[in-house]
Amino acid sequence: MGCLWAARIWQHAQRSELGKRIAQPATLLLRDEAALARWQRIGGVLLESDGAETLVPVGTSTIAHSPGQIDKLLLCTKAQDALPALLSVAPLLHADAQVLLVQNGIKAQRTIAECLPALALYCLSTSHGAYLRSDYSVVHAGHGQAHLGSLNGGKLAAIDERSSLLDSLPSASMNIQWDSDITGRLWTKFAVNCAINALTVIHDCRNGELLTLPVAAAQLRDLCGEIERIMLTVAQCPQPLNVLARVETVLAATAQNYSSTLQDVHNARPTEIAYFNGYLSELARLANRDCPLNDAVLSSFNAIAQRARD
Ligand code: KPL
Repeated sequence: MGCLWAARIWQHAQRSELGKRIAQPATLLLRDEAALARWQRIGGVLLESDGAETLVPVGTSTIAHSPGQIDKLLLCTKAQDALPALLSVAPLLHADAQVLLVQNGIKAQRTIAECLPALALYCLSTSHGAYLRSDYSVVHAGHGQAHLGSLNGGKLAAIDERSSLLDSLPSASMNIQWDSDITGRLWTKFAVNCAINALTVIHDCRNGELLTLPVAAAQLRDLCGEIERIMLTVAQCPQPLNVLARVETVLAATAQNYSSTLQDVHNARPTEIAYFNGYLSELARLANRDCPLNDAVLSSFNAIAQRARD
């Protein structure tokens, strides 16, 4: 996602007034020297979209190379890496910097809002599909939508603030719309991820097969009921949530896809499941509710993920 957004922001800036004024409109902040060395062999993000390949020469830096003050930060990490990544760049943030969180789930966003309350925080919730073919070679596979909203500025973030933020982003190519209830949207997406992601690993299947494999479909239906009951205890979550209906819509739209969690397990990468079903268990405990189906899903998932790593 980081490569996709950096390339799209760079392309957008080149086409707008901004690009004419700023030498380097988008800088990809890399983890370390090894990542920088790999980057130098390529010299840009290779973006594949609609069958065409473009080398987009976005800038790069590591924190050690003092990239300068940051006015706008798009934080594209897995949920569990978001807070440490943000803390590592915090000294570089301008006093009025805008930080856009692109994580799945809702736990990372809540934790960051609690730990860094003075920051202007926004969330970008997206359904774009992207994957890396190799280092810095990204395929924009599914053109979806993105919703942007303020996390701690309340529902009424000033109109000029919204439009300047939307103008600075590739709102057309990434189909970005402002959402004045981004928190509600994140809770809804969280419920959907709790229902789908772990089950696709347990049944080792494409998203759509959760509707067609009889055992998976029955498990999905029961799990959605349990998620719905826990979500009722969360005041910020839109009610009624109709988890099963939402999940069925997402599964139909992404039937041929492998969930991000199944891709992580197949590639022996860390997953975000602790931020999906793990967080759901925490919410249930906080509300003094049991969630036996979710707990069973978590323990089957953990056993499979462990075997995949061994
Ligand atoms: O967000 C997703 C993911 O894979 O993480 C879903 C909604 C399950 C679509 O694949």
